[in-house]
Amino acid sequence: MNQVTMRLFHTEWCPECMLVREKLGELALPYESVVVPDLRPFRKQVYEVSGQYYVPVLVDGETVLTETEDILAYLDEYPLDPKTETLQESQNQQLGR
Ligand SMILES: N[C@@H](CCC(=O)N[C@@H](CS)C(=O)NCC(=O)O)C(=O)O
Repeated sequence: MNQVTMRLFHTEWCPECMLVREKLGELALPYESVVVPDLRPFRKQVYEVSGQYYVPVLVDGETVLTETEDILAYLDEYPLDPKTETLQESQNQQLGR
C-alpha cells in the first residue's frame, strides 16, 4: 500500500482549491485532506506549515507550496504509480486519446 505523503490544506468553496482537488483526482494521487476554517485568522495549521494563511497549500515531505500555479505544475510532474499509469493508459485508449 502506497504511503500517503501529500497533505492538502483547503476549503470546500475556494476556486483554486477546487482546481487542485480536480488535478489530484485526474492523476489519482492519494493525499491527506485537511479542510481548514473559512476565516484566515483561524487557519493556525496553515500558518504553521507555510507561514501564511491562504489556501490551497500542498505539503509533500519537505516541499511546501502556497501558489495554485506552482501546485498544479508540481502535480503535473509527479511520478505516477505504475498501476495508475496503466489504468490511465487503458482509459485513454477507451476514449481514443
Ligand atoms: N495566491 C494564492 C491565493 C489563493 C487564494 O486567494 N485563496 C483564497 C481562497 S479562494 C483564500 O485563502 N482566501 C482567504 C480569505 O479570503 O480570507 C494562490 O494562487 O493559490
